[in-house]
Amino acid sequence: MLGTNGSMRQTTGLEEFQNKSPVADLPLPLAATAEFLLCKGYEIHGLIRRASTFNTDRIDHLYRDFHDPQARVYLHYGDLTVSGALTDLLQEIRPEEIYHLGAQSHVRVSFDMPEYTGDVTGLGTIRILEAIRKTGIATRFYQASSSEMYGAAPPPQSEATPFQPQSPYAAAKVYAYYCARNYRDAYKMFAANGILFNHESPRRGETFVTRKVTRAAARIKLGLQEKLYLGNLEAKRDWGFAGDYVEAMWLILQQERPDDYVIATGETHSVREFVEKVFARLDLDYKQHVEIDPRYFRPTEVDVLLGDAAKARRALGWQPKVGFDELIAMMVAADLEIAGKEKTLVDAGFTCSGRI
Ligand code: G4F
Repeated sequence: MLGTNGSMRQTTGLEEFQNKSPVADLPLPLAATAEFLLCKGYEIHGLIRRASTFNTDRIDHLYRDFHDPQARVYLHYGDLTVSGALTDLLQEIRPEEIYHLGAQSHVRVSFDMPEYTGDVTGLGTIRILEAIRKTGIATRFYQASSSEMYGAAPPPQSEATPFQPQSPYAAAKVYAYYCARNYRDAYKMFAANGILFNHESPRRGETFVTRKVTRAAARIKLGLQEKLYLGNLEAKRDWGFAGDYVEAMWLILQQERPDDYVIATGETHSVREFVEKVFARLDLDYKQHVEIDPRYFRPTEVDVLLGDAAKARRALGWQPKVGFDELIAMMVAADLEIAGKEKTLVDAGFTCSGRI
């Protein structure tokens, strides 16, 4: 707790603020979660992995030096693969709520790095749960479970749908999901699962398909690149806006009892449809720019995700506010602005990253 000021809450967004590394994309609603919790009056503590470069750009606008009396976001060095340090950290901070969003969260990459993914995404969860148990702190634990856990299960998927994971990432998430449930039953912990379907925003990592597409389309529009290479265009996803999903995560921890909830829009769209709409928004024909590269296919694909969030609507009073077209408009506008700045630099003779 933070002193005697009852309006301030403490939370540990464990691994929320982890540094980017070549192998781990930042977990999803990173800045959105921090912004949401700051608005609610929380003090936030995040776990950050040591790197030799600055790469906290997605939260730099929220961070103030700890000498500043207004500082309410604190970063601590640590790693989900090291249990002792997690226990020490929890003992020191004694957070009221823990939003565990940390993971090696890229599904395709999990086939290349299955062991690392299992360690961080699966065992990382039990390390935090054990740290809570050992310290005995009274905290509420949010486990970022994923719609990927449904894998090959036919849609629509609800809390009652059996999991059929199709990747090392999904298998690790299933393990973590059951660990949270087990600690809830065994130790009476407040451990809850939010089974979030895909949630996107202009801050989405550039290697996930939505952002890869909006970023490339904007750059193509401004003449900064010619082609976009993608994998399976027929996969279907239930895409929502990350800002809406952050509110659901918070609501899950405000309930009287811990439980598990599907968070989804209840609409599904193919990757092809997403691509077509993004390019059309910029008066471009995607067929002239998109090429298929087998490297982006997964050894086993999740064909259709379509969530049934009836329980969340009923119990949490939650429903998404931003629709599919609005989400696309938001992401395209943001990437067009970034591409515009990049073009100004290029026109002035500077070199920008050639990454496409
Ligand atoms: O954007 P994606 O990489 O997201 P994916 O695999 O659905 O997983 C994301 O959402 C999950 C929630 O359900 C999270 F748990 C997980 O951490 C992550 O945030 O891929 C979406 C679809 C896939 O079917 C993929 O095969 O897009 C297809 N796709 C086609 N071409 C591509 C590409 N995906 C990526 N990343 N890159 C491509 O070039």
